[in-house]
Amino acid sequence: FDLAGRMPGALDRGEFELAYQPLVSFADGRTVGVEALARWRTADGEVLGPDVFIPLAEQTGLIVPLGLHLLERACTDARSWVGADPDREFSVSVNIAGRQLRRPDAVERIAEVLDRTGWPAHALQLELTESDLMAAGGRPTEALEELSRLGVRIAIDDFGTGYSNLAYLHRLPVDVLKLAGSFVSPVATTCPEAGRDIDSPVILSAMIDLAHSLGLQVVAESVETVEQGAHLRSLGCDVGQGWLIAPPLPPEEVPPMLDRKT
Ligand code: G
Ligand code: G
Ligand code: MN
Ligand code: NA
Repeated sequence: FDLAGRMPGALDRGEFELAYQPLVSFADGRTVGVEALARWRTADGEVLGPDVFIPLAEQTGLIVPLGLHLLERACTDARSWVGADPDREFSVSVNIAGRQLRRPDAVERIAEVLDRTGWPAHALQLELTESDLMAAGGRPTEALEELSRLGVRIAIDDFGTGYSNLAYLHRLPVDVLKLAGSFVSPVATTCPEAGRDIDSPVILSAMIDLAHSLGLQVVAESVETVEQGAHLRSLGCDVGQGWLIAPPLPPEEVPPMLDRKT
């Protein structure tokens, strides 16, 4: 049961695929993008989630070819859904591990995928976690700057689960802030580190305003209830993602979402 050892063969056999979760504008209910989420459909029909295999791929280095494979899949699918209309507001978001950007040829490889698939750079959004961004000294930061110059949008993922330091963001080429589910609940929750209750609605509101004043688009993740959606909308949050809107979907279920207004 050597999961890591089975991964290179699985990549060659095309066992890694993507599910796509819609991102919807709070202003008009339109689907403005999808987040690509990796899945591993093993030969015996089992489907493994990224929490299981992405950490292994990061350890072994397979994340580099796997990440490029998934990026190409996502751009190809997106292109097949919306064509190459440059005016269409639709982006595909792809998660990217810090390790992928540490390669000296990382940006060149990503640019090649965009060329090959015909997917416009401005319609690609790369999601990095706060910790990967914080740890990014030297090469990864340079890579981010280069990607940003190409027009690729950078999103900071799971914001609120790490240091949540908005102050350093203005020094990085970040375009989008994705608020972690823990911020999205409209009730006061206990912050274990602080050992006391934090007033999460007040923090949420301040966070959205600060992000906007830094010129960032704000996406709320894990929106599960109608109340959460209404609350986020009232606070001026731009975009929502979560089970309330749609779960991660197989590729063939995405096109109907593009014409739908929720
Ligand atoms: O689909 P799920 O909700 O289980 O995703 C869990 C986490 O796995 C996501 O938050 C995301 O950060 C990570 N993940 C999903 N797909 C990819 C991928 O293609 N590449 C990388 N690096 N991480 C991914
Ligand atoms: O990249 P990231 O880790 O943020 O990926 C999003 C994760 O959140 C995926 O694992 C996805 O399956 C999960 N997810 C998506 N919608 C919801 C939701 O409404 N509630 C919760 N709890 N998780 C969600
Ligand atoms: Mn993500
Ligand atoms: Na996230």
